[in-house]
Amino acid sequence: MASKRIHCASILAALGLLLLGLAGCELVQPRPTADFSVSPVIVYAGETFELDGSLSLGSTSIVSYTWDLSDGQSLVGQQANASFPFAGIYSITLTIEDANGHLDHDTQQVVVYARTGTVILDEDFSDGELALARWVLDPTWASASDAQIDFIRGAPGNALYIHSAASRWHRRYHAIELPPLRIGQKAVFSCRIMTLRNQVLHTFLFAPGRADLGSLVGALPYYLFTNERDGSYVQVPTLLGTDVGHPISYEPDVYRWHTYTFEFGQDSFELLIDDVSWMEGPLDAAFSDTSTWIIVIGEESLTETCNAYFDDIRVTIEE
Ligand SMILES: [Ca+2]
Repeated sequence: MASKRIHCASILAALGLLLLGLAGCELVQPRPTADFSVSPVIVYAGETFELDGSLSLGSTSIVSYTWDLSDGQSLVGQQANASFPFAGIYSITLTIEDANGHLDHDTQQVVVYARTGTVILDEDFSDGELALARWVLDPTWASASDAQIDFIRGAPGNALYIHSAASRWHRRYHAIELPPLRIGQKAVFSCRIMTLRNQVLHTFLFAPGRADLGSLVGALPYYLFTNERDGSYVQVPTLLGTDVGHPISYEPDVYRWHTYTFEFGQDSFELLIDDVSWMEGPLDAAFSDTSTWIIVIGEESLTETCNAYFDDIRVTIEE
């Protein structure tokens, strides 16, 4: 019996130590852990979405929820409604604070898409000479007097006329911001071009996307007409910036408008002329990035001349 009593006393002592130990643990406050959800999962520019911080741990003692959006917006509350006016890729940081003044942060990236049908650019040169400033002249080898805005009776109205000489090239460019493309969406670039006459060594191009005016690295495929070689080409820059020409058997009529359309999906492109498909192919990964693209029109040859009108340059998000 005596040994059993001693045994019980030992167990009681051990239990006491354990309780003391548990009591000691309670002195260490658990730190809060920030976490949140965004709904709906697909967020569109200009549309409200909900931020919900209730996934954060330690929520019973959390006294404040602060939301910092990378476009400068700041919101408070466990739940908050937000919207981004423009498509793009943003970050959202939730900061929580508990009753003991402990902080924690969680940052998540949110991709904001443009609704299908969004018009990114619609250039009809209706404001006349002002458009010449918008379509910036590349000063390399060019003369500013090689372009003007002409009024053409009927539907075209004002159009940009480029008539360069053979001793220089003349190209103009305009930068746009393209939104990220949701699965199934494509960016559609189009331009109406009318060439006046096939001169000796005549050329024009419509290039929907250059990442850098001075380099073809990361550039999108573009359309080139030149009668110095085989006529119409789809030019596809490689990842190293080498320009590979793919001749197509298309001959643009002179004194007639033709519409050149490039459709870019996330990994493929298609060229249509007057709504007829002429070429399609794969695209390098650069296009899915949200970034600035430079649209280039005119020509890039020191030996040929451009003698063409450009009008109705449009960029839309379709699917
Ligand atoms: Ca026009």
